[in-house]
Amino acid sequence: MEWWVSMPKLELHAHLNGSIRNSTLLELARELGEKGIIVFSDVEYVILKNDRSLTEVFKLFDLIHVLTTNHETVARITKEVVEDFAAENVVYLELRTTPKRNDSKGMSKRSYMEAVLEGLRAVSTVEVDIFHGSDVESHANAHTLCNGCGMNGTRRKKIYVRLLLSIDRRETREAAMETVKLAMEMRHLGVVGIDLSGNPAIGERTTFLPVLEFAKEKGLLVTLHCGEVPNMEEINAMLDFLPARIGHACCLQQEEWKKLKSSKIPVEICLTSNIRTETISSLDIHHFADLYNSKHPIVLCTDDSGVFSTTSSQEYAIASSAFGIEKREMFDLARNAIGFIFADDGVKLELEQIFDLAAERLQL
Ligand code: 6MZ
Repeated sequence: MEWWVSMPKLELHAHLNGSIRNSTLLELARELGEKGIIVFSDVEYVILKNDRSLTEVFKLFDLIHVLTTNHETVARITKEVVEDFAAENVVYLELRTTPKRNDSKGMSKRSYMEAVLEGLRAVSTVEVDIFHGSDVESHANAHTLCNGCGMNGTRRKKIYVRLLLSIDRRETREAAMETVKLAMEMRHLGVVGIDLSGNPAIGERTTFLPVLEFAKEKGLLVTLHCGEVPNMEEINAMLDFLPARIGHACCLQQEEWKKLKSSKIPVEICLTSNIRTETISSLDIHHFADLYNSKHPIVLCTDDSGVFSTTSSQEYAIASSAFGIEKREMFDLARNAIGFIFADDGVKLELEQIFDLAAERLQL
């Protein structure tokens, strides 16, 4: 694993509440157990269980959301998740999360996101770059979020973090629109796009597609969970929408497959997630191989590193051994993903330099 950890990587599909350490979830569950809000032993079993169907995964998310419903906890998990990705040598992280309103905790979608930003400010093991713009005011804001920059004149390890605001398929059109407007207002704070996620068995495309069109018109980049379950009408509508990226693409039939290939829409591939949720029955029939061989733009991602007990390095190691791809090619696969990030060209250039230096260090 050491080599896969030492290789720089980009993480473009990671859900905040799916990436929480088990130890943190257990600690939070124990606290709520002591307050009599939940029964700890019931929850402990659910958190530690390893094999989960897609339906069970969404039940687990409902439980996780019970454990993470206050600003302090949202800030804490953000800090830990960023530190964990940085420890894996992820140099660019696009972290996605669903802004949540919870009146009983005095939480609005905006204050939820402010807690996420608070978490980014609290990161201590690595320097966090969350904005990289020419706009003077924005840059000044961003500077305050750059922890420990230039301390003692030493260069610290750095991770670029950008945020995607997720729309949950359960949400109403009004709630989804609120998220898009919030994303527009928070652009100067590192929000670069919108994600559509949530239980694929729930929600109608007629509810969210107009909202996503609006987001696109306003210049936000959009990525969609597409084809996690077979739903050809929806998959077709999603591909016709021409999102900047899609996640998963597991259940496409021949026609949709052709459409995807000709569209060149980059696909966020989450191997462990697909296998664990049985969206794909085994790696030897995973569509990664076809997309990789046909040079379709793809990027390897974790999806929910906490829920599926995986890491970014592990996903690269799995792909290399399952599909017989050499380290050098895996490195190139990671580097090519720079082309699909939602951050600006300045960041892309800096990431290319990071990869060039790493190639020398790793003697590739
Ligand atoms: C679809 C998923 C997902 O937003 O509360 N989420 N949506 N498919 C998946 N594949 C397994 N994994 C996670 O993070 C948790 C939320 O992300 C979405 C779900 O809406 C889940 O509630 P946040 O930080």
